[in-house]
Amino acid sequence: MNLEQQLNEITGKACGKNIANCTDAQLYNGVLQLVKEKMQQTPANTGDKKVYYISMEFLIGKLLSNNLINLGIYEELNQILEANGKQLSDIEELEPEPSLGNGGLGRLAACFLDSIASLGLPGDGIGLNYHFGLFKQVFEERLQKAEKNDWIEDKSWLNQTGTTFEVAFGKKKVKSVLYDIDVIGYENGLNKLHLFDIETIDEDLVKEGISFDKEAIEKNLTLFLYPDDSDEAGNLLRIYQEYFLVSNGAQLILKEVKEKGQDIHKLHQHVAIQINDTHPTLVIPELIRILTTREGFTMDEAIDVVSKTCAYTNHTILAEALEKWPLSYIEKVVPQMVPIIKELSARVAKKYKDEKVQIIDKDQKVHMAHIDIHYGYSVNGVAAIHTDILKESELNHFYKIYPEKFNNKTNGITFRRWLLSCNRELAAFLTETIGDGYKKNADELEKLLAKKDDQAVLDKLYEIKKHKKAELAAYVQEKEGVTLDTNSIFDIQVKRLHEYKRQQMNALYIIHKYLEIKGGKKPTTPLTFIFGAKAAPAYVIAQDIIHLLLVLSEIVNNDPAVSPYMKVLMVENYNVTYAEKLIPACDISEQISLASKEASGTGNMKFMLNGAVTLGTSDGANVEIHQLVGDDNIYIFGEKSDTVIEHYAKADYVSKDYYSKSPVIKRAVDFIVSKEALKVGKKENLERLYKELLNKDWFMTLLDLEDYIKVKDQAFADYENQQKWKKMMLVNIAKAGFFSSDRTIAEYNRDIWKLK
Ligand code: 26Q
Repeated sequence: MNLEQQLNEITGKACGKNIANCTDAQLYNGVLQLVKEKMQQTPANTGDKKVYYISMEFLIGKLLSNNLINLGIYEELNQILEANGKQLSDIEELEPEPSLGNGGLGRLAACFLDSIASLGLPGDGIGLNYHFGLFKQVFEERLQKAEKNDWIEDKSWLNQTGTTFEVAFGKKKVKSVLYDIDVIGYENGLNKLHLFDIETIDEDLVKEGISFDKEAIEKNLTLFLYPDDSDEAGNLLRIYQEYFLVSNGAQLILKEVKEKGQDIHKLHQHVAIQINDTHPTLVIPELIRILTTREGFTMDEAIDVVSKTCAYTNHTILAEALEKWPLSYIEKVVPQMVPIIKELSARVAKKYKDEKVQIIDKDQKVHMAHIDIHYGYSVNGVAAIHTDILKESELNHFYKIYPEKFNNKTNGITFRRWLLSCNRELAAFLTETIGDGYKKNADELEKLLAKKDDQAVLDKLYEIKKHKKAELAAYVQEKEGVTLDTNSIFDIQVKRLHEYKRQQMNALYIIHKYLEIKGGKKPTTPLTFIFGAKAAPAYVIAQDIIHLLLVLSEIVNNDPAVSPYMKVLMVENYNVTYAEKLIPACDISEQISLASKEASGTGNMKFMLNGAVTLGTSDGANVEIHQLVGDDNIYIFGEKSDTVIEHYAKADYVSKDYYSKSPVIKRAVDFIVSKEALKVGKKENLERLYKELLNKDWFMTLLDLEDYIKVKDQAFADYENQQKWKKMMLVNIAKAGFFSSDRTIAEYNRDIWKLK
């Protein structure tokens, strides 16, 4: 049977219709079933050793388009549907997005699953099946409101497995159920994403927005993903979730090892466990507990084998994001962990006197990262500069003890989603121009450099960009009711809202530009500033920054003297689906974090791959982008990380000094509480933000503002030189191959996992 016959048979059985007569919803279900069947027929990736990527977050996004591409049937299905008067893109729209992650860390885990499978390596993800995932963002009165994101439908990518485990929280026992999502490699074998859940979850617990009764964990354990991106205090439910993840994960791993007849005493020869930040750290004591209490290991044996099995990735140097749980919390939630953690801590205390490397500190807090570093065999950062900072400052005390454990693995992104799927036009043109070798070997994108002076190639890249801008504009028109000028420069900053990422600095630039235009200084090409960002609900200043952005869009877009020259748009509910539409349409990629604070960033890579030019600080992977494309193909500004680190060490940054010294800065900052702004915005929010910038500004916005204005203006001026800009686009695409997550995963495998 050919593909069309197969699909007709499925829809025929399901609703008694053939493709042409189905509604889009019926067709979506049919295609879903077809793809699931095809994946199940694909042989699994196998080998004597397997990696388990354990993570509280897998920000997988929609899966249909990607699975079709990886199965190699996207084009064929596209044509079949078209021949039947249907559009694959309409079908894709119907898929709900599972938002099982906050941002970068969760999205990275999803890209890694794609690359592990695509390289043919045996490796599964282990995570949680949050019923409502990360909250859905809506704007009301120019403020963020959080609502639940109900993504699980009757028919979905989730497969029931029949596997159940028991998880003990002290005397309380909870039964877990396991769902699997198939992960298909690009023209390669099958792996799995294992998502654990409980049987007795009660979705009706959720009342207003995302508030719910936090008492009974049997009813709420997997309701939500903790809506936190690195700066909020944890709570007991988070520890319940973390332990639920690792207890299930440990049981699953040991079960699989035994089923394969492998020797559990040689666990490390058959299994590598990659711990995604500290959130799943308890897998270490949990494995030790199981091996000693159920498998007859001595404590020494268990510690030895587990330490050779577990590897840890650090994703942040923000002190407030490093997990430290009071021992009393752990005692309350999982008392069985306490004796093991105490034993691990005592062994460290016996060997090392330095207070900074202890597991349980003087205040009886458990430092999760310290467990990972002492009792894991690898510690890696996620970009070169980040790993250097870990080695030289943040984790220097550990680096001195275990230099051999430290290594860098610069992040990457899967080109299947971030090029082949989201920018089919560019992918097709690249194939036409340099062949399709780049799809499996991303370095081949460099072949494009040979076309640097080929006018037809340059023009076509520009034309594709224009086309993607028009597509975005149509989407935005429908979703947000805002009209974008596709002849304007699209300047985009999309990422979680955090002060260190400095959306507020971008806002100050916008104020500056607005006032300039009002004063008669008009830009040659109009400017469109686009933002997308969710803020942790309890993060007050982040909410204020969202408010400012929404106030600015109101003021700017409604000012007839200004709006022909500039527009400001903050999209609602920025998520993976939105990213796939925004990124291909971008001219200037804003990566403006305070140097030293962004571990890597991965959005920066996605924009580059799609032909945007980076405007950024020397932070995270921007540093490596800069090295690859050279000074002429990137806009770098701001203080370097060593200067910033010195400011923190000396505590000598005073934002008010910058404010008083510079009339440009003063004018922009004062606008936040001007009559004009207060007419549209809320006094409480705007005043709080104004005061924060003047009196604290912990992430040094004003330090870099003048340089930012200067360099950003230069970028806009350069855009006028179309030829120059087209060449910059080409170089950025050509040099993006390094950031394929296939390269990253090959390095993890070579240096850490060592699978065959
Ligand atoms: C901490 C304590 C309690 C509860 C939650 C958390 C928590 C949750 C999520 C802490 C951190 C996160 C997410 C961190 C994150 O997304 N980090 C990003 O990881 C990317 C992938 O490596 C990097 O590119 C980004 O630079 C980094 O910010």
